[in-house]
Amino acid sequence: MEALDLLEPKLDDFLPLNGTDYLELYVGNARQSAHYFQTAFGFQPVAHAGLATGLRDRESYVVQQGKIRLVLTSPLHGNTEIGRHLDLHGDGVRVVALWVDNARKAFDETVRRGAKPYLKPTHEQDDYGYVVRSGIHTYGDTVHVFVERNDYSGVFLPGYVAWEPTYQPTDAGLKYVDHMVGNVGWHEMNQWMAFYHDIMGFQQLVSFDDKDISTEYTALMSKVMSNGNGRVKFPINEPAEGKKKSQIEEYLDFYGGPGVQHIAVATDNIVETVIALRDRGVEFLSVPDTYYDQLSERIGHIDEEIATLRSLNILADRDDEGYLLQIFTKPVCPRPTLFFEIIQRKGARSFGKGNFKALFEAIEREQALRGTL
Ligand code: TYF
Ligand code: FE
Repeated sequence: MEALDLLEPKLDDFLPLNGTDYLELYVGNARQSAHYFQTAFGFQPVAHAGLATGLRDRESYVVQQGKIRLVLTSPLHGNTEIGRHLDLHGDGVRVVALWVDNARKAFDETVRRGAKPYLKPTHEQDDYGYVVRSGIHTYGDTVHVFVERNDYSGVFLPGYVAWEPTYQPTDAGLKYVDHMVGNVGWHEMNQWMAFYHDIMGFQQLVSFDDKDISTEYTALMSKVMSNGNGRVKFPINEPAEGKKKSQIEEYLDFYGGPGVQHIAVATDNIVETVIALRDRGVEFLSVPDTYYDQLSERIGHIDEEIATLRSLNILADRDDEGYLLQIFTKPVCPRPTLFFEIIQRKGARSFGKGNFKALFEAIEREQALRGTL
């Protein structure tokens, strides 16, 4: 079977997805987080909701770059659901919102198949049209919200107003969410593969990246689920017993259970993007120089200069269809939990298996510095 072909042909897609709509992070200080994502990552200010718009319990800032939309939300007083999420998990992704044409149908189809409801279909309206949202629970305290917005022309959602500060740093060339990875608990892989298959109609991507790495490097198992049209891809990691403490176990300890581990965002010029991000203070994991001594031999001809990749610490990998370039940030919060990946695909549809050894060793060096290995 070809790498990355779906295991079974799709007959009918009961949950058609247009892509990722937004990611909502619950954070300690939404105002400062929004500033960080603007300043460091080049997101643009888009919308705001909070005291000024009549909310009493929370404040949210929406920033966007390309099609990537982040919502940063903080509670405005004690004893809120948001505050409890923060106490348990630290800053992290609460909502992975998916753009659909019919949010009621998305809710009915998934709940009928066993999804635990989070938000019943809700119609919201303002001068710019209407949005219907519904939602279901997934791993840990993470939820999927289905957003139907084909008849909406406002800045984000009803209830939000345009946020147009004078401070608008230039963007960094980030375009869309390529994939978003979940870490699940010990022996939970099958359960969550079944959830995405049976309840959301996803298929497992058969790829070289099905990995069961439990020897010398960080022990983990990872499988990739994709929706029917391939616009939404969710790799799932499960910890495995190894010589050292799995990076996934470290995540679970600090996050207080399953959750989103990394958000991979695509660029069409990773060299320029990484130069811009490094200039603005984004910190990346680094691999030893020897990685680059062996790179040409491993990957063959690529358009980029190896010396350029070496100087920026960008990783490269090849599959049957082409190659990809990728780099991983250090965690973006105090706990070693959420991080970002920057990825540029040049034909390859896989996830960088050839980099796992170097990448996981880099993560282990960070774990050792934290004393959590
Ligand atoms: O998404 C992926 O599969 C790659 C590689 O803990 C990866 O980005 C896998 C597991 C992990 C970090 C990166
Ligand atoms: Fe990734």
